Amino acid sequence: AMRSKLVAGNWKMHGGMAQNQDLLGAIVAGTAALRNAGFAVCVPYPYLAQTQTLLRDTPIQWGAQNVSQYDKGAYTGEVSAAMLMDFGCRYAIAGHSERRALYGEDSRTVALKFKAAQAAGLIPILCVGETLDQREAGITEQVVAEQLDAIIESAGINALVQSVLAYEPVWAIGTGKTATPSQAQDVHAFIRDRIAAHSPEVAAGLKILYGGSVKANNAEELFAMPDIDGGLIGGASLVADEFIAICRAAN
Ligand code: G2H
Repeated sequence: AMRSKLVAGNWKMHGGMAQNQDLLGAIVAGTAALRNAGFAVCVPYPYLAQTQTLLRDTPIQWGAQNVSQYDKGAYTGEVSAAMLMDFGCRYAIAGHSERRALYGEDSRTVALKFKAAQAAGLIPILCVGETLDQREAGITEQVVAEQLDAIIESAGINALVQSVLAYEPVWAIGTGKTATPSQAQDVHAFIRDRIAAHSPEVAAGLKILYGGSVKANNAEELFAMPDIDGGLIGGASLVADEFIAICRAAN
């Protein structure tokens, strides 16, 4: 395929100095021979400095799980994209479903975060996906289209060149219920087609990751689908052997 695969860990609110050191060391060693795919970890903000120190001379990239939509100012508790750049980040996740559901981030806010990340030189990993109610109501495509269109309208189609998408069905997140490869492929193809309607070139080059209970034992069949370009990995990214096996499946 013309698109290389990417496996990105999303640690969520997990980790600690000692365990991070073990986990990152194991990932560096366990992926050293894998040259075909790209690998990254998105860690909690306080561990970006540690991550930078441990990964700076390795092929593994790192990033944050969120980013402020603002450049600077009186925004207590927030972290700007320029600050993430200071710690060598390549990626920032924007619009993870947990941010949308638990912290009230709507598509407009997510679009601002996407643009703020890009303006500072980061590659946003934009998450989209439907809830179980929405899937059962038959509006999966409508929901994903709304989330995607908010970005296209706000940032422009060409902004997607310097971005990664992640399709994460909310009902599959941390639940142990993975979308079947063909369920995921259907939505990935829908996303790519929708982008192709604006620009076939942008659509063809865009990485669309799958996220939602990806494990060592299901990664290979997911990554074999034509429009699945890797994974955004939560729980399994905290276990070195699992994460390394997923990286191997993408390579
Ligand atoms: C989905 C995913 C990573 P998990 O949120 O973003 O988490 O693999 O634990 O379902």
